[in-house]
Amino acid sequence: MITQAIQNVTLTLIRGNIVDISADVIVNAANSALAGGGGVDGAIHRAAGPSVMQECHKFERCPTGSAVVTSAGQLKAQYIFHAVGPIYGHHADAAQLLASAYDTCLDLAEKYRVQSIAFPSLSTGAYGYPLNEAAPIALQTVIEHLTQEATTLRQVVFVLFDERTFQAYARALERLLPSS
Ligand code: AR6
Repeated sequence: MITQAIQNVTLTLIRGNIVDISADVIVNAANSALAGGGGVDGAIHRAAGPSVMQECHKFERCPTGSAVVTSAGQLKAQYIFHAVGPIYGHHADAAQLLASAYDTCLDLAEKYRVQSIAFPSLSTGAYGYPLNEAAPIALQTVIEHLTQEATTLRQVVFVLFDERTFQAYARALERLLPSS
């Protein structure tokens, strides 16, 4: 686990399964159709229960780079923010869309006045975004949000599923905010 303070907010990187995390918001790596799928999306819907998919069906779709809000079913959270990251090699403006997916979640966190939010690594699984490019975009977007805006957040956690992903985020964070 790695922790850094940004203003009054704790930014944490941990290796783990996001469905085991307790936070006001759990972010899902969804698709534009909000149709469910594999990876973190599959794990979240299995753990949350069918009511969350029923809520997702009420949305027509979610544009890439944006997010929609549902309740959290049986997860230890108040809300799920279903964020849609870009498909690498398909979207020309992938970096901007990836930053926008994180930024939308951070803006929604302020709107819902929550104190804690847990992110997975958006787009770096089925959507093929190279980790070494995605990790600095994810972290920079969070750091900019926390340093540039008044925030209700007290904790931002990245829950990284495997060691390779955790290490990529750890390296990127060390470059952005050197620990010593
Ligand atoms: N907790 C945390 N991270 C996880 C978990 C988990 N339980 N399971 C996987 N990951 P992906 P994407 C990691 O493919 O690339 C889905 O089918 C995984 O190791 O879940 O944004 C959706 O329906 C990787 O590091 O999301 C979409 O169609 C990261 O989560 C599409 O895949 C993201 O991998 C979205 O693709």
